[in-house]
Amino acid sequence: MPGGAAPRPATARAHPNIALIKYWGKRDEALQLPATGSLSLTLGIAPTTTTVTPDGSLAADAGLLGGEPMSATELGRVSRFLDLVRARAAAAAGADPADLPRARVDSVNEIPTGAGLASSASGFAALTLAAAAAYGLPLTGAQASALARRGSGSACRSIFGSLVEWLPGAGAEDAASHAVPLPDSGVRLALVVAVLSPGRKKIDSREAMRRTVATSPSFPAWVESTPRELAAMKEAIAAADLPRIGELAESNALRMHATMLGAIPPVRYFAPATIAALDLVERLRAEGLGAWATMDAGPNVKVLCAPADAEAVAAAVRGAFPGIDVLVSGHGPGARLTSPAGGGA
Ligand code: 2P0
Repeated sequence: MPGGAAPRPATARAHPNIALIKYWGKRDEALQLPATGSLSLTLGIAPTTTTVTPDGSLAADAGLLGGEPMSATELGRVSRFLDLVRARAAAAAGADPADLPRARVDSVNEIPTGAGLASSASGFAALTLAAAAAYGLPLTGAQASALARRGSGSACRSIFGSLVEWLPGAGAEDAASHAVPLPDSGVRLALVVAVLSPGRKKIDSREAMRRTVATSPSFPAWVESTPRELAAMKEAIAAADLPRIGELAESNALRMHATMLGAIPPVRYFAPATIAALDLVERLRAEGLGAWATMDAGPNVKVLCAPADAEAVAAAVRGAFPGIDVLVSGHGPGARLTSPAGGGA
């Protein structure tokens, strides 16, 4: 490759993130541009580790997820993303993308895939750094984030650690819609994840978002109110005001679900256990524990609290739902290249 390093295997690791102000709906499907900004916490648990191995003997990209061959849909999404990386790497090196080899992708999630626990965020964040390194594409953090967005919107936030804002950008501009780390105000949060249902969700979030944008009469109100909520959340974070952060996060998550419940046909992720968990969080608050709920595109409930209260919240959740997995996380790191050493975005 003129001007570029020869393709080589590369491995990267990234963690999931949970939004405190949610991303729900796109203004441009092809470029994966969001209708609004959003804000999240990158977790310290359940990372995805992904190796990209360019191989000149392959006629097409190949992929393993958790050691099993990817489904046609999964592989199609990964392969289209690799095409984008190869096109950019070739352009940067003055080469022909057709001369770049296909790749084997081996991705392992330490979290149940498709259970609304953001495995596509950690997955595409790790794939971005591994693929860019494998094909010799240099990226700044913001460029890596904008590129990860093309794989999965929320993946742009997992490029950075701790509290992160995804800037929506404007119009059809690709490069301006990326995440940025928020200044550290000293606030420290914990999330207790109640895995009420580890199975794959019944409607994937991409289709659910599409249906919401196209049919929910509440969607324009969601787009109109989100910038105000995002600004309020940033103020609460800057002030390290946990109760305000919790109230804003809980109401934003419920408003997102209200918006999708308004779609035709409705998108409903609530299960009986979801309602029971929301009741539990309300009860904990009434008993004086600082605990607030958030939910994503699935029935699981995540409880936001102070790190010092996380074990008490987790014990209450385990008591109410015997036998379920309960994960506890604090602030986690951004995505990073683990091999070859010394590289990265
Ligand atoms: C979020 N979610 O902000 C919201 C809240 C789920 C509920 O981002 O179509 O997998 O790949 O851009 O990123 C999940 O959506 O969707 C998501 P695509 P993605 O975390």
